[in-house]
Amino acid sequence: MKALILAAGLGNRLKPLTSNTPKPLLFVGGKPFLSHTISALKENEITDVCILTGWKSMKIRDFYGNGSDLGVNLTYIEQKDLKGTASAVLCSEDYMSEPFVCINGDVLASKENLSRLISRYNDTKHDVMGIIEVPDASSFGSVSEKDGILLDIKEKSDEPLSNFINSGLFVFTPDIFEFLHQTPLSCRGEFEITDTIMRAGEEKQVHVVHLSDVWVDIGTPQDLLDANSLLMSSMAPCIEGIVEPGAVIKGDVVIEKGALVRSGSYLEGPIYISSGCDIGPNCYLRPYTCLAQDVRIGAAVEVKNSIIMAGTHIPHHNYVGDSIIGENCNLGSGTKIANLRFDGKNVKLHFEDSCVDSQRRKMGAVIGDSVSTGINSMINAGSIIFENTIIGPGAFVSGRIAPGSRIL
Ligand code: TTP
Repeated sequence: MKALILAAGLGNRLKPLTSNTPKPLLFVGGKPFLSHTISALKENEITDVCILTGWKSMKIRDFYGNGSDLGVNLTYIEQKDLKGTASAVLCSEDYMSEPFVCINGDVLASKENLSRLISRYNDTKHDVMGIIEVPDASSFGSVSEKDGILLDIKEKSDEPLSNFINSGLFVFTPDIFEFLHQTPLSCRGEFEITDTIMRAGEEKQVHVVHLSDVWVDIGTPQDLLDANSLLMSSMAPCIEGIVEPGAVIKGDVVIEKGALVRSGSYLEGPIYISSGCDIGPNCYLRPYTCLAQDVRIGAAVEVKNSIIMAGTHIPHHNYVGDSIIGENCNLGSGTKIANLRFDGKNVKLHFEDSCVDSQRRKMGAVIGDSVSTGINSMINAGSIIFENTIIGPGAFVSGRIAPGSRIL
């Protein structure tokens, strides 16, 4: 069986992290998100994988090439107009003449969930949609079913059909293309795969399968932190880098070859340290700290539950909690990121046209690529700082900061 991964989307809700990087390449749980999906496919003996690219397409193609480094055979299709998930799948019409697995590039596809999905297809020979139970289905496509047959799907509604949602994991038969051609534009102005599936369900059975293994969708920064902690919770410890005498390592820690942990560093796993990282001396890394290549963490720095992308330096007297920091940033000595409100209420995140409850009491900042801060600058909880911004010495930053801003 082949697989199709939908990786073309703009990832607007994850801006500024997706300003230069496509969502599936964001670093989560020790590797780019898409690499977790490709591993799960490989574990199900699916090695013929087609990736649909669009936004920042060349970054994905250049990074994975023909897939030989991962032991899979990768081909790419380009989605020219990003008009929705149905138009995305339709782009693969010339490539998929047999039943195929289809995965939204922003959902975690575990080995077990994929295996359940494929078994249901093998048992029924019908299109299959994986569904997953969530506490609140109002921000997803909720699903109703009877005896494993799909009855209805209702997109984002305050009155969801059930607590079960479309997981973004499917097996489609080539018949799906007939229904994709008939899919109308939705009221959101997109061609949506859920409309296609409903149409298919009216003419023939679409089966649903309950998925019970870990699942997460990385639509928002909060989701990215959740995915990171979920993936790091099951990570196998492995120390291949240099650890100087006097460093303390507790719990599950990965230190890749080519990384250095200096004396006096105190590490409480799960922690992921990629090659080229230079850590300490005398810093405190707390659980769910995930560092991409060539990150520098210096003296008297504390980091917890945060993703720090490649080439970023956090060199002296900094606190970073519950935050995501893009590539090639530099925090000046003493820059601190707040992650808790005085009133203890949930932190709000400042998106383009609204202020959204992060549903977290502790949430720091989301910072785009190439942001620099001066000494003793302060970043308020829930701030979203776009790429190429400069924050001057002693400045206080809060809310949403546009690309290339100068806060002096
Ligand atoms: P969405 O999360 O609906 O869209 P998006 O990824 O662009 O993110 P945002 O809403 O924040 O802008 O997409 C679900 C999946 O489908 C995701 O893996 C990307 C993929 N997709 C495409 O491949 N092509 C498309 O035209 C769209 C809209 C999504």
